Amino acid sequence: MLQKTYLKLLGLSSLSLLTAGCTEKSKEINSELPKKPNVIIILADDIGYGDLSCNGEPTINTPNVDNLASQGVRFTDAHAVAATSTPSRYSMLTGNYNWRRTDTHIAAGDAKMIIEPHEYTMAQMFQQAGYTTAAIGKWHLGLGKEKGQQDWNGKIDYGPREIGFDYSYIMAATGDRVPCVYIENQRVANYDPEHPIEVSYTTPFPGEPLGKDHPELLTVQKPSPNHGHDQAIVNGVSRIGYMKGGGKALWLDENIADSITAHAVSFIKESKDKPFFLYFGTNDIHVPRVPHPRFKGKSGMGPRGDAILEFDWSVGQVVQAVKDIGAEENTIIIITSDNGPVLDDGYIDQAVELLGDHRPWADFRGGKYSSFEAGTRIPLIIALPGYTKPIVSDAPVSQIDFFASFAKLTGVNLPEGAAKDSKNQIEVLLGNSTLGRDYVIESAGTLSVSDGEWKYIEPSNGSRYNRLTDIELGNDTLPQLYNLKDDIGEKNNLYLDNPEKLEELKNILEAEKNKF
Ligand code: NG6
Ligand code: CA
Repeated sequence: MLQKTYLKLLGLSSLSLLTAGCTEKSKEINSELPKKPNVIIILADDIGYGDLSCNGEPTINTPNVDNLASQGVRFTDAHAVAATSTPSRYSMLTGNYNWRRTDTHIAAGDAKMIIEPHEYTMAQMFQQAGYTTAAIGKWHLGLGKEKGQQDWNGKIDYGPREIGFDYSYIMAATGDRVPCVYIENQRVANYDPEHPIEVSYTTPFPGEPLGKDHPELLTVQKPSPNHGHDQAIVNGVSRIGYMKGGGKALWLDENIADSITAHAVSFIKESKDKPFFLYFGTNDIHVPRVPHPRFKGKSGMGPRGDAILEFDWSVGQVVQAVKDIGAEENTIIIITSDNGPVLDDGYIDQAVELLGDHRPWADFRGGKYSSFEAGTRIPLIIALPGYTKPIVSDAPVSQIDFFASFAKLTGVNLPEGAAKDSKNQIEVLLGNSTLGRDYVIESAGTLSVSDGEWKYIEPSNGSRYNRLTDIELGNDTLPQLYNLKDDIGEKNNLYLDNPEKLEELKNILEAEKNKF
């Protein structure tokens, strides 16, 4: 209904723009693209395709996201590179596939920087184009030169600045991992000299109570049985890892969205005279889900649903800040997620019990961690008001291509060897073409490749099912081949029925593996 209204508004005669598959021919740009538009990537944590109301689930309401979707391109076949955060973010920021390395898995809070000095990043590319750059919110890409050797009481010697971010205000890893402090320009923000910080992922600090021994101190949220998350206690929540000190620098979980959003808004306002690139990683809706009390009970789905509403609020704040500096028609805003959805990811927050009819994974099988579609098929909305048309694009796209696409847009020639796996897809991302990638590679430990119609998952000895999170991981010792057009739920393995397609996709994957 809504789509038809848009078509009328646009004076378009055919539905093809909205429903076209990857065979649609390029469309002409009919308004002028700003020369150096600001670029904001709002990267949600663990938000599934079905968690944003514009993607069709009637059980949730995300008006700020939907408002952007109504001014831009909403993708139905967009992928994060990986089904968990660190490898997914690494790939987006470097344009290099995580699976070409063996050390990009989920990072501890004291991990060293995953991005290596020789790797040229998307932030450096934007700097080269004359942009001011910032990383705000969830980082989860390691810090410092050596694991466990970060100076949490002084300056962190290697971090966002060295890889191209002029400004940073970050959480080192995840909400459920120590250290539970914000780090601003590589120093702990609001540092409290009376409470020096110590962090360890191997040894508890004598005298510091742990969640596993002191459930009575877990006044805000308790860990789910058998997940872990029962070590250092910070603000009534036990975490992964050990930590001592912090004092007034410790974050309050219910204020995280407010704090990082306020810093994102300040950065936007301070950047009004110069093009800027903002990489804004929300903490929502990763565990522990402790949204601000003003969202409490608002979704009817408990903390997980309330955290989605908080995410949507953050989106609204960012959009408003862009309007306030008069840059609405000069700013590309991207809303996406680092991996698919999960319900119980380690804390007792009633995500399962209060879900009702909501389907975070929409029609897709699996979830976070999975090789099935819900692992990496994430929401993606790209809007440049005044330029992008409100369309739904079925083009196969991947976050790996943001890098080369924005290099093209800003006119930067990438140095030799940079962003090896990234391809220019700017016309697709801005909705001028619905051709998309020939194939998308998905990584969840096991690799998959999809051409938009068919999907191949390589054989694997990995577990088929994760009992803790109740997620089917998509592993099978047999090759798997699904026809996503007829079987979006990946139920019928057709590897015996279509050996040619199996061979074709397998060969694509092998060729990719052998490329570099
Ligand atoms: C897992 C954690 C999970 C979450 C995830 C990282 C356990 C049992 N589970 O190892 O709670 O922190 O790592 O999520 O420890 S991500 O979205 O940042 O990749
Ligand atoms: Ca994540």
